[in-house]
Amino acid sequence: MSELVNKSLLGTAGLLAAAAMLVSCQSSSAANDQGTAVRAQADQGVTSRVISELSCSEGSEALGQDMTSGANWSMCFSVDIKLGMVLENVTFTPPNAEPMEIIDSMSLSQLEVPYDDGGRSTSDITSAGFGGGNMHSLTEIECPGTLVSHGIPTIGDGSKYGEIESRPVLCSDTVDGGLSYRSAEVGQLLAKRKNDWQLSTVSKVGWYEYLNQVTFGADGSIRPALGATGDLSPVDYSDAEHGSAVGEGEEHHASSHSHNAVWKIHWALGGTGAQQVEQYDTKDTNESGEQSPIVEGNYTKINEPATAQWTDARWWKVSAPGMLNADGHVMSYEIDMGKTDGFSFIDDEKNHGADADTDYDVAFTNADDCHIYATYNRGTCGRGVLDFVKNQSGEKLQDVVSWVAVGYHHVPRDEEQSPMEVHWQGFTMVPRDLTAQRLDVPEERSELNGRPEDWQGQLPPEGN
Ligand SMILES: [Cu+2]
Repeated sequence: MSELVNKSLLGTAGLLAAAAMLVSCQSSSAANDQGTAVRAQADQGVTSRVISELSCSEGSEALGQDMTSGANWSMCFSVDIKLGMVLENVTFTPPNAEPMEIIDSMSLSQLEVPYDDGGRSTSDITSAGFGGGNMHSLTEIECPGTLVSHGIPTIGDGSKYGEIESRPVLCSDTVDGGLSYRSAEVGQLLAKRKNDWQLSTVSKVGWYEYLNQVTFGADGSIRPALGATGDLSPVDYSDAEHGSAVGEGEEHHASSHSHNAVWKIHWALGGTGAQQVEQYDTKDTNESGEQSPIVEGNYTKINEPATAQWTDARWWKVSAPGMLNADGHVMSYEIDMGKTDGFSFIDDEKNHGADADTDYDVAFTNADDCHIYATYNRGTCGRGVLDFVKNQSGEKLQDVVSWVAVGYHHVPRDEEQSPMEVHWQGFTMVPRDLTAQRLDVPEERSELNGRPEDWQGQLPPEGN
């Protein structure tokens, strides 16, 4: 498989993969000793320039990747004992533009796994943790790209006992991202493929193994995702009402369960405290024009910390009202929920009652260092997201953190023994008006921005 991927990248993407750079900010551990990590000298174009301006804290690694669009992604990578992979100072540089910090920090903030027979529920981030010994070393099989070593404590968080051991825990991989565009006009074909940059780690919690992955697109998109593999839990077998027969006949029913994940994204777009959040909805007016129903699209401002629920055609945008693109439009990122199985955390229902609005899909709060976990949070700021929202009620929402909840209800199948095929859940953040045109406008289309000036009312030819 890795060969296939690599072959498909022999074009531009393959060359750009060589430009991926990793610069260690670690002072103590010589992370080079695995021999697999790349430590390129900082003299390779955009990546080196952006990385040199990143101030990654001690114990974190500066990573960068030039993309097929000519844009660049750079950021600081570190591993938290509980949260696992943490990405900070996530910076995007469009072609021929200055670097823009998009995200201050991002990570998972909880993963709850409740079993449908009622017998067991775990909160894997706060109880087990994705870092430390639970974060496994990777090989070339899991990672056809570049293995990156990072200092991981051998005991606990390393503050009291044990030592820091440099292990290859991060996979940095550029893969073919499919077709970026195709447009055939007046006999001329414009088409281009794109690459994706994937950062991933693997954490083992019980019988499950989780792939914690963030994909950075050549188009400026950011796609966090959680993949689950390993094995079905041998502890959690029940009956036909609460599970599926996975062995011969009708004897062994592996219990259905949910993987309830919340990602925390602290935005940096436009600078700390400079953001605004809006929710987009469409409204069917029940009126029709000559050929189609008339649909109204509206933005509603979310002025104070709040929770929100997804519905068809609804999405949110985090914008920086002080920053305009060359078209004079406010720069923003859009949060799109993928297919998600909605959920309420058990801990939230216990503490806020079953009738409360506990099953949010996204929540927005102002950044607070005490807000770490979506549930089982400690400190005076609250036990979880619902408390954070409640305690900040009436505050102006401006230093925006989005808590994105994506659930996956898992009904076991015969095919999941054994090991289990990876199943994925995640969401997407897409730039909206970050730049005035696409990042890599082909020369032939450089003037096309708005309704074409030479358009004189022609309709597309029949059969087009
Ligand atoms: Cu599962």
